[in-house]
Amino acid sequence: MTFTRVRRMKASGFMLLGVLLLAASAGAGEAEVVTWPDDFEAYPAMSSPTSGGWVIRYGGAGTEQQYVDTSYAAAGEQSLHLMGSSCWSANVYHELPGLCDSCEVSYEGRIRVESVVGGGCTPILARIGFENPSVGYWGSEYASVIFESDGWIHADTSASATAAPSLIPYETGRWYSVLVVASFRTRRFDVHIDGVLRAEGLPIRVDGSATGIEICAGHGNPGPVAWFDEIVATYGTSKELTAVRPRTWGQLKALYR
Ligand SMILES: [Ca+2]
Repeated sequence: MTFTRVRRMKASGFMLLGVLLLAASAGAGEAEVVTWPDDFEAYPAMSSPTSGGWVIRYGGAGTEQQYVDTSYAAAGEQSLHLMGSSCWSANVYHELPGLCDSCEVSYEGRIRVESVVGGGCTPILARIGFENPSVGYWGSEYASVIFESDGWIHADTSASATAAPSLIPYETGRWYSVLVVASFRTRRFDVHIDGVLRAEGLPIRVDGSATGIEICAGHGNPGPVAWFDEIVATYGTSKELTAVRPRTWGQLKALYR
């Protein structure tokens, strides 16, 4: 697919919600890289993100609380507002077609946590990561980054939040950039926060591999609130895919001009 084809996708209304298949034009062994972005600008304000292919797996404080919001944005005018509850989180999932168990992958997302609250069934206030809804009773997370009720950002290596290594403390009411570069082939991942490498070579211990990406507002009393923006997943199969690095939003948007 060429850049011309990408422009045609915009004209046909896919906007930033389409999967951009940036395939090699010719030649065996060339990397095929898929980049999937959502900046939440193409939705009507206050609408459900399900119109963009997101699935609300668990409704948190109520499905009506999971909506595209104009209150805050990491960029543009809109972001996605999620609200969990004391023991029932808001899990919003998007399939990534072609994501495979030998893929080199990355995701980037912007996250803003409203306040640090405790008293929930887990310490998870907000989370982003790869997901497979079909593995495990509740689904399984891979290479997740979690904002917890102890005021720290953690990396999830075991699907057990209590065992997640601490990275840095975070401030409420501030946007953070989370970037994870992972390999389902080697089952390792690196975490960057605001462009700084904070953990390297962490293990992915959870069985199976991901089929998509998920964002979550977790557990607390009152229910934790978080905003998400500028989510990008990039993935491919080449073992030499250093090219599987996140494209900046400037680079992505340039594809649409
Ligand atoms: Ca936005």
